[in-house]
Amino acid sequence: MGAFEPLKRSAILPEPELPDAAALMAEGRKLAKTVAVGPSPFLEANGVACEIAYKERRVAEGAVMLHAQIGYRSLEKSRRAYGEIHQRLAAAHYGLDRYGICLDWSMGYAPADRPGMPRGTGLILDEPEDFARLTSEAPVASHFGDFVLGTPAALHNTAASLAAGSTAIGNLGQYFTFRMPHWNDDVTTTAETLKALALAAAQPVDILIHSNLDDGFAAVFHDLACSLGAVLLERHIVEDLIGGRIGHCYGHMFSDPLARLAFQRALARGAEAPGTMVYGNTTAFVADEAENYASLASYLLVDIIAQRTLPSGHAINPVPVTEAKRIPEIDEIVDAHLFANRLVEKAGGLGRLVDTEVAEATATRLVEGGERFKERVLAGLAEAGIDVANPFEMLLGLRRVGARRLEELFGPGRADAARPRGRAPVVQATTFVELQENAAQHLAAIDEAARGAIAAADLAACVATTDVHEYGKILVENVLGGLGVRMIDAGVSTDPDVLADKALSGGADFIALSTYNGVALDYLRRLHGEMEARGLRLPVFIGGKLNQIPDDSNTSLPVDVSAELEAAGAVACGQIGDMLEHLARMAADRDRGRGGA
Ligand code: B12
Repeated sequence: MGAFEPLKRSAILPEPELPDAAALMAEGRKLAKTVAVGPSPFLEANGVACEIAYKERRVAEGAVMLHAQIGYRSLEKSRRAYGEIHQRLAAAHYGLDRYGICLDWSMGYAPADRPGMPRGTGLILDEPEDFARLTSEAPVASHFGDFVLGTPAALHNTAASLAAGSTAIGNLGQYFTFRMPHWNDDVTTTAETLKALALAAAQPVDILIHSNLDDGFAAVFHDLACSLGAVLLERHIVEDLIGGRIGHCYGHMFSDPLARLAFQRALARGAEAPGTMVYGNTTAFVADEAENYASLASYLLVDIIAQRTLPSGHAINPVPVTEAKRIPEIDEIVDAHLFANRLVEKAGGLGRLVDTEVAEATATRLVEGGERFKERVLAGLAEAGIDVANPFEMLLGLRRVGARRLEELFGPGRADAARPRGRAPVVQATTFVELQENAAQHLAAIDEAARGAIAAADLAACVATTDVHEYGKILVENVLGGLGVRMIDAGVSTDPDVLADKALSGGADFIALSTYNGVALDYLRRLHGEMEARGLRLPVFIGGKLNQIPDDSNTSLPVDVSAELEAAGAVACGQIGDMLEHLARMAADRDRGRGGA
């Protein structure tokens, strides 16, 4: 299919029959008769029916709200975090408004399907009652975000979250990009998500449907106007078609202060609900904790000024400086919050030093571009034969077309064949520029002889990820591409059998795998099994976050498994350079095999 070829229903929704959206929504609404928002210390202590009401009150008070992210594998440790972080901040006379709770990857499967499925590093709640065991620990708003919506367990997890008194639900962004390992039934995922959205929308109190843009399409758009357009499309689905309320979160990838401030402004225009939180610029974090304080201060200052000058309801999120190395400990979360609270005090008059005019002008371009994107997507889908008034078809259609094609086909920027996705962005997303710069540095560091040898060796790499994290893969591709290595793209969130198939059919000389979810060792073992079954013997380079929670762990924290990966026959790569050294040797061997010197 050519990049600019129009969409066709037969290619996107080929099923002769799809579930009936009206019936699915009716099922969700019916469930609202028995599943209601349960009591919680947060709702009681603040005398509110939901977090939206609380946020509106805090905005009126001129407060800057704070968000902390928690979710350890064990419920006991997560409960301790829930109570202790609040208590320690209160003892310092500082506030904490909300907790974002990181459920584990495996929680996305329906309970009966969970045993035997890959587990990540997050919180596992075995019983629906466990959700309330957590939220009862402190008068802080609970937001069950990841792996609630957009998974086969969407309805189950949404019902349990509501019953535990949570009134900010899910992460709709995940629906569009996340894939559960060994799960290909996106029709069921969509049906469960739609029922869950209808259940939330039918509650007698306002439920804030949350969507983290960086978990969704925005992570892979080159144009921030497309990210804003994705917001408008999600508002159309949740507000216009389902009757719910949606708030958006941004921030992971927003390193440029102007883009960060402008995006907050653009989001606020036309928003009918307050924002949930603004995420920390975690991609800026490096291994050195002291250096990370500079990144923390720089993004928090932008977010504080943003909320002071145009309160949009987003709670700011001080991410602990250890986040790039490990899941932050309770002490580290408290430290980050002490830092942020003090910064809020110190930043009091700073807003007056900032001229927000340029950000407002950029916001205008984002909104205009976003609206163009939304209208073009809707027109394109309608032309393809997709019913854009049907939330099921909208959700599944967008998910299946994917960010890349949407940007190529409907991006608001002018056509420019020399630019990625064939368009000049209205407002450039900085993520890819940073990855290209990073790749250029790696390439510049390789000595000429090794570079020449690799280029001459005519190598082919099969490249994939085990999960949604794909920046490591993009970096690897940029570097290998710069060295003249042929690439076989096995995609993202790729199951081991699919990876082995692609490596075999593409004639790969090696596999370059990027992994982050704490599944490195289990994945490698399965991959080796699949390779063996196909008689495939290739070097496997594996990089990213090489850790895993041991099955017999009593700390429930992940440990480094690099040595085990090496013992199992892979090359564990802390750095791109680790792979390049091997490639130079492979190239030299190949050259010798051909009779070279
Ligand atoms: C960006 C990010 C995301 C983005 C990813 C966007 C995208 N489309 O790629 C989003 C927001 C979607 C995301 C989601 C999640 N994330 Co995340 N994420 C990160 C973050 C901030 C950066 C990772 C990254 O891409 N870095 C950029 C790359 C280029 O740099 P690097 O990682 O330093 O890589 C170097 C080397 O490792 C090497 N390399 C990498 N891959 C490879 C491959 C080969 C072959 C070679 C040779 C080298 C190599 O190259 C780089 C340069 O040297 C990290 C924290 C951090 N700061 O590291 C967390 C982190 C990886 N995420 C984490 C988690 C838990 C998640 C979620 C599960 C959270 C949740 N509950 O929803 C989900 C994933 C869900 C899923 N279905 O998979 C955890 C993992 C915990 C662990 N394993 O211990 C981390 C460490 C954060 C933390 N401390 O808790 N995340």
